[in-house]
Amino acid sequence: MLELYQFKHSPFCLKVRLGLNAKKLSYRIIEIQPGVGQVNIFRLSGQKKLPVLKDGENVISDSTSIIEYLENITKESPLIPNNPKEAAIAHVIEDWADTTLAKAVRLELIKAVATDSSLREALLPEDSPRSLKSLVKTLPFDFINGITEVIHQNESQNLIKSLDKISNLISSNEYLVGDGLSIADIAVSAQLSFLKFPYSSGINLTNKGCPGFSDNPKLQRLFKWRDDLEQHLFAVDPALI
Ligand SMILES: N[C@@H](CCC(=O)N[C@@H](CS)C(=O)NCC(=O)O)C(=O)O
Repeated sequence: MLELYQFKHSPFCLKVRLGLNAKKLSYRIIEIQPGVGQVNIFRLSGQKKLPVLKDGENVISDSTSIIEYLENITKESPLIPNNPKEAAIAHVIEDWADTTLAKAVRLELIKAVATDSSLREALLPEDSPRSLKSLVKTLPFDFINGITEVIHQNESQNLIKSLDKISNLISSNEYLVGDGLSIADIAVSAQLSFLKFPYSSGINLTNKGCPGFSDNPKLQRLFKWRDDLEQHLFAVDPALI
């Protein structure tokens, strides 16, 4: 059976889970503890980032390489379009999501966590002791916010503009590229999780996220598109969303 080594809330790990589910592959998840757990990941894969996929003797790191590997082991639901022009566009959108978008959403989440103690608490693993949860809730994070505010105001506006444009791509089409699910859809929707957590992040986090994004009317179509995609791939009961 395929084994996915992951961090619970990592968008890159979510991207791979979406890919595995799209391809209807069975897999086992192994949750890794940041820091200590990464020592074993380094031994296994020669680098310390997650996701890492293990398929028998084969160990693959990097979400893009993992999806390419999955493309090679099954013909089910190709995520790289057959049409070379569409494949090129899907690749560029995936690359943008994995780099520019990933960096921007990470900064937004850091900023949100600095000001929102309930978000901070919800991000802790579900089995964390209550004493740790209440400690994390009360820590004074506000000082970080002063710094990120300065770096960040323009970047937030640019991110909203880019997402608004991406949202236009799905105004008349279910998918970002062509008429089928592709690597572009799963890469973008996975990164959106830090802005507004999806159902798959667990009950404590669902719909929480970054102020100015999770509650931004301009972005709701995009979040709904992401939720529909997750509902389809993870077979979520719509009543629960
Ligand atoms: N390009 C990689 C990025 C993976 C990545 O940045 N993973 C983060 C978690 S979201 C990580 O493992 N960070 C831990 C570290 O850098 O030590 C991919 O597509 O898989």
